[in-house]
Amino acid sequence: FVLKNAPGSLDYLLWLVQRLERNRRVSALVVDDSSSARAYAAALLELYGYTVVEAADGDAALAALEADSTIRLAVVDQEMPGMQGIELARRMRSVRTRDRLAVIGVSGNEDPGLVAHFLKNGANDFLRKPFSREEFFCRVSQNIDQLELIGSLQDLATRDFLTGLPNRRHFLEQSERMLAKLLSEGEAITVAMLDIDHFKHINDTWGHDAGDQALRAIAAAVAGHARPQDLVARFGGEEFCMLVPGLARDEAHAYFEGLRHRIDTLQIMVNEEEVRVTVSIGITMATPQDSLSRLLCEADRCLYLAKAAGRDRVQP
Ligand code: GH3
Ligand code: MG
Ligand code: MG
Ligand code: MG
Ligand code: MG
Repeated sequence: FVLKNAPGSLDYLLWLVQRLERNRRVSALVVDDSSSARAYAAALLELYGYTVVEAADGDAALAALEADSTIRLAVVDQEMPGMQGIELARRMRSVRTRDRLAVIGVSGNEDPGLVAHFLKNGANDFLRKPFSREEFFCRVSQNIDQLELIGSLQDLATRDFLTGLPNRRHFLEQSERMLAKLLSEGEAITVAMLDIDHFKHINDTWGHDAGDQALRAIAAAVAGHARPQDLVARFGGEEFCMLVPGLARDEAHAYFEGLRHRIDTLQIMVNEEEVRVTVSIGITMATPQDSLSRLLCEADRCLYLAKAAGRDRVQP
């Protein structure tokens, strides 16, 4: 960064402000038995805007990690009484995967095998003590940059670009897992397919951009209706899919009737004109040995019945 943006230039200052703003949202955990080493690393991190959590040993570090899900970076000293840094890195990795936590090992030990040992046990990087402020900052920000890149790639892979809802692939992966868990717990499960009525007419009358706008409004209504435990997705062009746990048959019906009504009464403005849309919803409940493919098939069949019966309805 120093090469790209000369310190003192306006570009550099703007970059620095953005960077500090981002870092404020990142919590970093410093683990070292030496209070002066801890204070040094913590002061550097704070200088660059990070929120710092300190731990004096491995157990305290694991407890901090468990208590605070916003920790994205751990700086881990090797030589500590009790649990050593490498063992701590291994245990951190077993509770936080590489897409959620970067671990940087630090040690003054000259042992030539140490770095590889740290990396093999889950560390992303290593710094030899004493390290310069510049090297520390470069390593830390590269690791955080990498986490952010992974995050945005995950987002691209799992979200639908137009509506921001989870995409079909993400739904299929998550719902397989949710279904297995809920069935084993004997929990009620409803699967729903929702399709916009005469959507082609909206595109034909008001244009494709208006169609996109309507799709986004309906997606927002679906997301707004969903509870935290519900899974929703844009399943295809103008079709949405939902997996809703914990509702008995009549409750599920009322829930989707509520969603249908919510969409019926949406006011979507296109060129100062109000566009009204309705949706048809097919719903089905899981049986004890059910499979996702059968549930989706059955919800789709109910959706077809809803269309045939005149649309704008919930069809169990
Ligand atoms: P029905 O009530 O039977 O569902 O009628 P329909 O017109 O909704 O059904 P049809 O399947 O014939 O048309 C769906 C339309 O949705 C066709 C397609 O152009 C449109 N569509 C799919 N994805 C998008 C999108 O991302 N944006 C826009 N604007 N339109 C889309
Ligand atoms: Mg030490
Ligand atoms: Mg259709
Ligand atoms: Mg349709
Ligand atoms: Mg359709």
